[in-house]
Order: sequence, then C-alpha cells, then structure tokens
Amino acid sequence: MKNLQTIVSQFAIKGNVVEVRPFGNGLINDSYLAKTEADAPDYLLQRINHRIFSNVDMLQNNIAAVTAHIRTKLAQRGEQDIDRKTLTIIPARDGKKYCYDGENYWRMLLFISNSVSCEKVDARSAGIAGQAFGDFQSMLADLPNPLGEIIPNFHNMEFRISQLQDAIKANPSGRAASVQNIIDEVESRRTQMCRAEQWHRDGKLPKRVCHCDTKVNNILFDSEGRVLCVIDLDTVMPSYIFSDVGDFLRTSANTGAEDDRNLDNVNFNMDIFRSFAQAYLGAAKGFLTDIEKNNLPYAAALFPYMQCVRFLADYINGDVYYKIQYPEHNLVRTLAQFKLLQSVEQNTPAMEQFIAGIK
Ligand code: GN1
Ligand code: MG
Repeated sequence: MKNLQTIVSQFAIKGNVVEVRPFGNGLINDSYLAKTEADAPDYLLQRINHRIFSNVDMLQNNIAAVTAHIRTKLAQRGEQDIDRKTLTIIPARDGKKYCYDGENYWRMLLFISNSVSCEKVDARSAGIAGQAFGDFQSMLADLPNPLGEIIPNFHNMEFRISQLQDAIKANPSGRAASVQNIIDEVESRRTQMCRAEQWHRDGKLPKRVCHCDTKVNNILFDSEGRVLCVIDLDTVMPSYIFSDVGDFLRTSANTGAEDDRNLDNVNFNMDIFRSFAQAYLGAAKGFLTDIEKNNLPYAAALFPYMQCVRFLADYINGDVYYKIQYPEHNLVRTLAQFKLLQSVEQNTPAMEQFIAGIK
C-alpha cells in the first residue's frame, strides 16, 4: 500500500496535513482521519472495498448525486452549517471523484467535526432515527436521475431465495440435510415474503431512493444530541421503502443479538417499533402510498426472514460470504433471525392496529 501522505496529496484539499491516522471501526471500508494545521478543515480518507463495490465510478456518482440533491434541499429550507449536514466528496486533483493508486481505490470526504454516533437504541432514539431516515428518503424522493443499483438484487427476496435453492442443490458443505427443518420453515413463507417483488411487477409498489443500511450508527448527532446527518451512503440505491424500515427494525428492535445463542433473549421490541414507525410516517407522509404505509409490519418481518435466508445459504455454502467466529456461527445467526421473525409474526396484529391508528 502506498504511503498515506502520498495518497492524501492526490486530493484537492485545503491546508497542510499534519497527521493521518486510522479512524472508526467500519467493517467494509478502511477509514483514516487526515488532520490539518490551524483552521483548515479535517478530512476523512477511505480505502474503498473494491471486492464488494466493484463499480467505483457508479458508487461515487451515486453519492455525489445524493449529496448534491440533499445540499440543495437543505439550502432551500434555510439550514445553516450545511457542510455538517450532508457528506461532501473532495475531488482528486485530476477532477475525479476518487483516486486509484494502481492497487487500491481511495476517496476523500470532508470530516464532520464534533459529531457522535449512538450504538444502542431506546424508544427515544428510535423516534429520532425514524425521523432522520424518513427525512432522508423524503429529500431524495424527487431526485431527477435514477441511481445505479450498486449491489444488484441486494434486497430482492426472490433472488435471495434462488441463492438458497442453489446452495441446497450444490450442498458443498454437506450440511443441507441437517437444516431441513429450517429450510421447510423458509419455504412455507416464501410466497408471502416475496410479495414486494410481485407488487412491483404489478405496478403497485415503486422503488425509491433508499439508504439500504439503516443501522442507528449511520446517523451522526451533534454534541447536544440533535441529528446532523445520515452517513455511509455506499448502498444508497433504488429499493422499496421496506428496506430502510425493515433493516432498522431488524437491527434495533431485537432485544437480543443478531447471533444470540440464547433464543429467549431474542424478541421484537414493540416500543421501538411504535416510536420508529410514528416518526418515520410523520417524516415520509408527503410521498408514501397506502401500500407502503400499510405494509410496515410486512417490512418488519421481511428483513429477519431475508437475513435468515442469507445466513442459511451461507451456512450451506460452507461460510463463504460472512465472516464467522466459530464453525456453527452462520447456523446460530440463522436461528436467531428466525426467532426474531417468529416474534415479529406474533406482534403483527398489534403493529397493524397501531399503523391504522396513525393519520
Ligand atoms: C452486512 O457488514 P455490514 O453489517 O454492514 C451485509 C448486510 C447484512 C449484514 C448482516 C454488503 O452488512 O446486508 O444485513 O451484514 N452487507 C452486505 O449482519 O452484504
Ligand atoms: Mg455497512
């Protein structure tokens, strides 16, 4: 890997960089904070994971389109301090939105100063997140040109099922027979869970600009706990709004861990659902259709189901996609996601009632 200072010098930044050091704990890209002298801004240098994001032009063009649009919206609203309320791509000196050093792809962002993120969700922060992700989708609802689908079929349930079927057929690990029960559980819900794709084909359900990685730690807050902006825009792409609702609830409304061995820990937290859903619907009501609004409970089920299918396929494939910490890790994850799904199913009538009561 080239010297980091040399890479930094490829970008059109202001000020003298005095230090470049590793920053944050992202699992996909590597991030470095480039600190400058005096009052010049600091920067975030990132090495792009080219194995996952193979089309770097599309990746950076998507992010540029999204952030430019948000910037315009914020200015129209009369917001101050816009550089801390959306990401800013710093171009390379040759004008490109990234730089290639012969081995790695790099990008530079303006560093958002004095910000914090939150890791644990309670009912209050779930409401803040619902508002933030709803507002994010809302600002992008009239983006003029379609974004590239950076990971094709990322949240396409039919595609994820076909990957599972391929895994079962090939059965490279020889594990398929041992997980027949859970395969049957998946199969019995298939048509119901694939209905988003069917609605889309029937022209009833639109794709919109979605974030597609709505973990709570992808929101930055200022020191007073107010939302600054939504970050980690790598997976922003056209999807059903269910992606952002469903993956937030999957990660935040689970009372246990994604890979909990003790299934008694894993339940769906309705307080978090209510708080998130109310705030999200408030922020997104300007563009949501009835089919989208009424199916938030379906979104809550779809994502544990999809993740169960993805972990199960990887288990049968012999653990080729997700990093594992022990041999049965993907099976443990599969069962924990399935337990979460069952808890969501039990809570579905209550969720539907709650949604129907929101005007
Ligand atoms: C991966 O690495 P992370 O947590 O950002 C995966 C998500 C899954 C998640 C499950 C590109 O995301 O889709 O929901 O693991 N990202 C990709 O933990 O496959
Ligand atoms: Mg991510």
